[in-house]
Amino acid sequence: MTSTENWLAGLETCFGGGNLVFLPETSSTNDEARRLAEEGAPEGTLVITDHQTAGRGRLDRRWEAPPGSSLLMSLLFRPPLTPAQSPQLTMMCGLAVADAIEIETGLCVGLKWPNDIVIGMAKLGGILTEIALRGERLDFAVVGIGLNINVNPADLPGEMLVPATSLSHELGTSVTRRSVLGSLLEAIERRYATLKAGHSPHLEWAARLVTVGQPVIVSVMGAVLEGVAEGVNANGALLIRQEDGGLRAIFAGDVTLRQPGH
Ligand code: BT5
Repeated sequence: MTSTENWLAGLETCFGGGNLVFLPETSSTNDEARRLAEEGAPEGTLVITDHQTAGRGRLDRRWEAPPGSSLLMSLLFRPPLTPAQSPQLTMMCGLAVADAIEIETGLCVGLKWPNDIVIGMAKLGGILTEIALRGERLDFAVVGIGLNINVNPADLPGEMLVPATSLSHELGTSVTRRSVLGSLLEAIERRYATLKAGHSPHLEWAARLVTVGQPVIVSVMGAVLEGVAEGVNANGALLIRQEDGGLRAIFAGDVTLRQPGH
């Protein structure tokens, strides 16, 4: 499938709409956005593509998307945050994705710590936030968002960590990527203004996380930890209550729900 959307026309937000770079194909929109950031591109620069030849997730995992099927984009932020607070951008963009999809399709969207967008327990998309430092300060952050719009999950190559889904798969009909993008940029613009005014999105994010309040297993760099996910802190760490009563803050890892009886 090729691009039928006119990405450049009529986006009404300053954020993303003001400086949009569309590339029919690129290695990774995050790499392109980082390159532009290093050349001094303004906050709100949006890179969007129809096809990534080296789309990636965390830990150099691959992000797969048949050409023309998905929303593949990266946004440049120069936020008034410390490096440790940068996960607030992931939270804010996850919440904005949920807003946009609910507005555009009525589907109920969940978020899964740390960066998944889910419908039920199937993965609809993911967010990859990468930061650059200047000394100890945050210089800029690139937030990459991949959303399966018109994807047949069976067409995704490789083994998925969790089952995949897409908007077209859920709805039984195709969806215009451009409409989802318009709603998403509006939601990001609105939410970013609140974040910049000093309000962390972490409590609202925690309320959306499908894992909070549940017994979970977290794998952190090869180690496995069990407990009940109690919430998150303002730096995005998942707070796990362990059996001995101790509370552990986990900053990176993969989380799965523990099945009853295990
Ligand atoms: C993520 O990583 O979920 C973040 C994905 C971010 C992708 C966007 S696309 C635009 C921008 N440019 C980039 O290069 N990246 C960003 P992670 O939590 O590590 O999940 C990666 C795992 O998700 C893979 O190992 C697969 O198991 C699975 N996966 C890959 N493609 C998928 C897809 N289309 N739908 C669902 N799951 C997928």
